[in-house]
Amino acid sequence: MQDSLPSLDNLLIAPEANPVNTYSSPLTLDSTAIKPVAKSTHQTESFQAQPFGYEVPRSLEQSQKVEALRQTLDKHRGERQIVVLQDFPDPDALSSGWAYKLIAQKFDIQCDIVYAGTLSHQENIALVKLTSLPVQRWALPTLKSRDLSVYQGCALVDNQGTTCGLVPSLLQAGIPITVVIDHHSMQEDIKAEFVDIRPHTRATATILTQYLQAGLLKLDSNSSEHVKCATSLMHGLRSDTNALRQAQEEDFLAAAFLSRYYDAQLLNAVLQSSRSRQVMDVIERSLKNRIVQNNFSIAGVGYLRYDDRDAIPQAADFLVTEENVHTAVVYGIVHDEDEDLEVVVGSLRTNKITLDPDEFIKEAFGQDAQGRFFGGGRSQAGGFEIPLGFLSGFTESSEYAKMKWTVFDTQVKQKLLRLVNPEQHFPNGMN
Ligand SMILES: [Mn+2]
Repeated sequence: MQDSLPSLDNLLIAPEANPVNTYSSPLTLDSTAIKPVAKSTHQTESFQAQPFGYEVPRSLEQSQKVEALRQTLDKHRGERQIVVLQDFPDPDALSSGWAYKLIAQKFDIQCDIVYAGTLSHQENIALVKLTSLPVQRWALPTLKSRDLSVYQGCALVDNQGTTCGLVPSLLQAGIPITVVIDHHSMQEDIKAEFVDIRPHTRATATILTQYLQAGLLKLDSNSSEHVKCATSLMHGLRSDTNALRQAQEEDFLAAAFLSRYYDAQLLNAVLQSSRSRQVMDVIERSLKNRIVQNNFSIAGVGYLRYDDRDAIPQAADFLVTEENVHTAVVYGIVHDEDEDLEVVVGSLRTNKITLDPDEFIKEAFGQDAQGRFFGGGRSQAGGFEIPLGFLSGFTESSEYAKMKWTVFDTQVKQKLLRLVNPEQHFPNGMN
């Protein structure tokens, strides 16, 4: 979920603007003012890793995770790891991967952050360019020329391997999964040395920030690398919490911690990157084609180039803002010219608290022949990919292309409407 948003300065109450608040700075908050809250909601332990002005609530489980990660990293000193992001990495994935790399570096582990797909959202491109975020694109066809034997382990950050085209090849090459840190719903039974999956946490950036706060790496505001990483984490956690509008206490605490290091101007520059013409066109198509039923807005947008596929979640972000709509699903056929493949790609966005995107998508589209689900999600967002298989491939005949789209459009709509409107689709109550 990314949109242009008010700067964080508007969200953090400036103490001097509030006559009731007599604190001179948020960092000198009287710790007794915060402690009781922390104690009543969490089991806390004494916190000494970094002076933060007040105690950061941390559950026993979280403390154990910090210790377990520390031990895992310690065990792998001197090694080289490959950090794999989802094929179409978002700010949460990019920033979390970077934070992991910096933490691992502290343990003398060298990391390369890679993704197989493309950076298609203008904000993600701006983020990577403006912060010099150390990430590499490893398109699948180039994999043969890579030397995987230099890696002793792999880290999956903001994913569980199910959305990364690179993972099967890495496993085949015998590279073990050392670390998984994610906030999506548990996908498959994952075998890794260290696993921290928190489906109820809004952003992986929040989890990584907690690791920083716990002292796995002490941020230094004089290090431009640390400042840029903190800025991207701020962007990551804002973008996965709808600009903090859906943030929970732990996200605000993480943002408060990052606010000591991040560069507000840099974040503004990233957020101000504008929408491309192609994205505007796809949003226009989604508006034109949408049908609204039972507060769901559903739109097929036809064919898209691979580089424009991020227009789909952006269109879903836009459609969900309509009055009386709580959930939007946008999908299209994405054509990958490099591999001459076609895939139905879709995104779901919802404001409805009781709707679980992961469950909804799995229920709507089911599994493929290998038993893998076509998609999944996290809180308030989800996505799916359905390969066209034998029907894949561009054709000269526009008549045929139109026919093919109609078939897939109808099929996807039918699957969605079965859930959106059960009465109408199961008149005998057979839902
Ligand atoms: Mn995320």
